[in-house]
Amino acid sequence: MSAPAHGAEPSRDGGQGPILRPYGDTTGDGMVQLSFTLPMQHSKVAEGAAAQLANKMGMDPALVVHAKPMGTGFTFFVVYGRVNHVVDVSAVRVVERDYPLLAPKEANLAIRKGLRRRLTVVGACIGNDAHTVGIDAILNIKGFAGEKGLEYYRELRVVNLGAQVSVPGLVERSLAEAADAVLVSQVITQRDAHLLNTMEMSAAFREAYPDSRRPVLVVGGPRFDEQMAAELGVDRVFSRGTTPAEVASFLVHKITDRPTRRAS
Ligand code: B12
Repeated sequence: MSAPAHGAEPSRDGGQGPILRPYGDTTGDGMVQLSFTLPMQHSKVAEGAAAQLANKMGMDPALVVHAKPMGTGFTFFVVYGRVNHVVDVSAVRVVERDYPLLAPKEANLAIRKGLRRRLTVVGACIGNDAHTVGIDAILNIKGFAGEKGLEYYRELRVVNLGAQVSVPGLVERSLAEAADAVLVSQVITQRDAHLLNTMEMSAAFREAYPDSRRPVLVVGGPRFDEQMAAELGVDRVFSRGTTPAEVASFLVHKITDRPTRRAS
């Protein structure tokens, strides 16, 4: 039997992965750091309240290592302490990339061969959301993390509608541009706005298009759960750290696999 990784025990349920404990000062000591704000003026009692909350969350001992007043009536805390919970790696579920990662040249070639025309991408931040940096990182030529954005790809035609686009406005523009793919960004998550807006958007596209002609719908933003695509009615969800090549490769995979979509 191979030796478990540092801080790991073999899975007790016979699964593939090891059981892990967090690492703080020494291997497998279970130490974690947690930050939060309480609606209390900073005081000894406020620090005790922070420790109590951390205790209730399973940290024992819980040490308040940082407390900073945040305006009147609020305090920000960092608490450091031990948890007894373990992670079963074999039970972790994530969305893995299930298509090849293409360089821009390869993506261009695949579109030329598979579609025999340029692929049109319409992008926007919908609802009240004015956080355009994320969608721009994917679409603009300047790109993200050393990769050029979709505008750089010769076979992609990018229409970036910017911030605060209404759902009816997005559908209308998508129809006018004969979009193959619609890329939507949602950064604000207050009151689940990102989820509600996305569901409103996907429902509107289903209403406006017959199934066979609907553009590929992609949503992205830092606080999305990538496993929610079906629930949100979209073809793919991308989260924090997404790079343009991952998105371009997904579009190529999805769209050139069904080249007759827009034959008319
Ligand atoms: C810059 C910024 C702003 C700028 C936005 C400027 C602009 N043109 O975008 C300004 C000052 C306007 C702003 C305003 C506000 N902001 Co602000 N803002 C930020 C900040 C600091 C950075 C966001 C950012 O640019 N990230 C960098 C990009 C590259 O990362 P990203 O968005 O995650 O994008 C990546 C992925 O998520 C993914 N992705 C994103 N979109 C898409 C789309 C697709 C299709 C795909 C494939 C991938 C993808 O790819 C990108 C690259 O990897 C964040 C805090 C933070 N540190 O994140 C707060 C933050 C997002 N803002 C916040 C808030 C509350 C606001 C305001 C409501 C504040 C106020 N009271 O007025 C307003 C709302 C304005 C509005 N109507 O939307 C909160 C949101 C909280 C929440 N839970 O919803 C945050 C988290 C700050 C905080 N901790 O409170 N903000």
